[in-house]
Amino acid sequence: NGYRIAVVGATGQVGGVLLDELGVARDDDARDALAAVREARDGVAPAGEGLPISEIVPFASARSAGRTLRGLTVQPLTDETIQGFDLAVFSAGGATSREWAPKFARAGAVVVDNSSAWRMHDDVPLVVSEVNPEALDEHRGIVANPNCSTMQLMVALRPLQQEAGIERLVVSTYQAVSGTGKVAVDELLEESRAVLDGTPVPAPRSYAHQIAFNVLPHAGSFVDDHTDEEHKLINETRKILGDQTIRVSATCVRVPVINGHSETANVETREPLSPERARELLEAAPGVLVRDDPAGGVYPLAIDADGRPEVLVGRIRRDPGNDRALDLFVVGDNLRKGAATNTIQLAKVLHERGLVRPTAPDAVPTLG
Ligand code: A2P
Ligand code: 11C
Repeated sequence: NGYRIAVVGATGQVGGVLLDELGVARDDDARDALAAVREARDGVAPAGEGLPISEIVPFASARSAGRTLRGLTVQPLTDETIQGFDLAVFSAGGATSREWAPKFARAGAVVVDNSSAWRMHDDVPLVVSEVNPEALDEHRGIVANPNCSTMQLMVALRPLQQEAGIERLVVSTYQAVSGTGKVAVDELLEESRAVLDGTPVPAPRSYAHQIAFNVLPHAGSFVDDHTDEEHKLINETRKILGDQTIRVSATCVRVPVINGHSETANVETREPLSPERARELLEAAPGVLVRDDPAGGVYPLAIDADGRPEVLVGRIRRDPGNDRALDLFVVGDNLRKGAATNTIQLAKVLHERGLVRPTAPDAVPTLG
């Protein structure tokens, strides 16, 4: 007895971590495909521990159907194969989610979707497990998982918002290449090797420019004078924190780091908040590890966040130009808390709140 769970996009990079977080052991092929993605560290339990599971079924594109993945047979998405699930977790891109998330929901599953397709839909809760779990109560079969750079920031900001409110945020990100996908990880390594060997650097494929030994003020795609990644940070932040009046300025930058997004946040609160009190709040906050002893060389690092479910916060200090603002440095594993870990944590919260149940087909959200 337990849930029958579909993992859609199981052959992908986030899909592999979804399987990890559901407790499906890696085999040698998985280790190879996820070479850049750490296995959960010793002592870190999979996020899905405690979730009753009867069966896990991996789905991917028709190209992968029939393949064996960690001992499970990959299924294609068809009207027949999607029947009979309690939960479906998706990380197969926006187009797949737009089409198949409502189909799974109408077939009786609760979908937790990691793409951007449903996040801003009025009838779809956008949820970070420690931040706004109560939003899940209103679900109608589809729940959205936030973008990675938004996710980690919310974990750090919620305790400060609850204490003092947030008026304005100025955020700069330093995003790892794993956020783009495995091809970008391979590309960073190939380019780096070429630079070190003094051979010609291959033409860029994942980005507009060489990423090795470089910094690109361009994460995502430009939609106007901002990228979609910057728009996501602005819009998702307001929806998750439940305050449309928060003013957000975002600059999203890609850096030659394999895994783990870093961010600076200048946080202007509505009420006064001291760095000491902020540190105290963050030390008590769920999902946060405070790493803040700059004199001792202790601050959040991408290589320390890699493989961890928590968000690392440090460099907590007063903005010298604004006595109502604090500066923070926030680092998270974009494939774990930023994607797969939160997805499975949401599945667990849905279970704990008794929310894993079919939705009437005509109540399932649709896209216009
Ligand atoms: P496949 O491996 O068969 O292409 P990533 O995020 O690493 O790029 O992975 C994307 C995931 O989404 C993969 O599991 C991929 O499967 C899956 N996928 C891509 N397109 C589709 C589709 N049209 N239908 C179902 N799954 C898809
Ligand atoms: C990146 N945040 O690092 C992106 C990847 O909307 O889920 C995830 C995009 C998304 O490039």
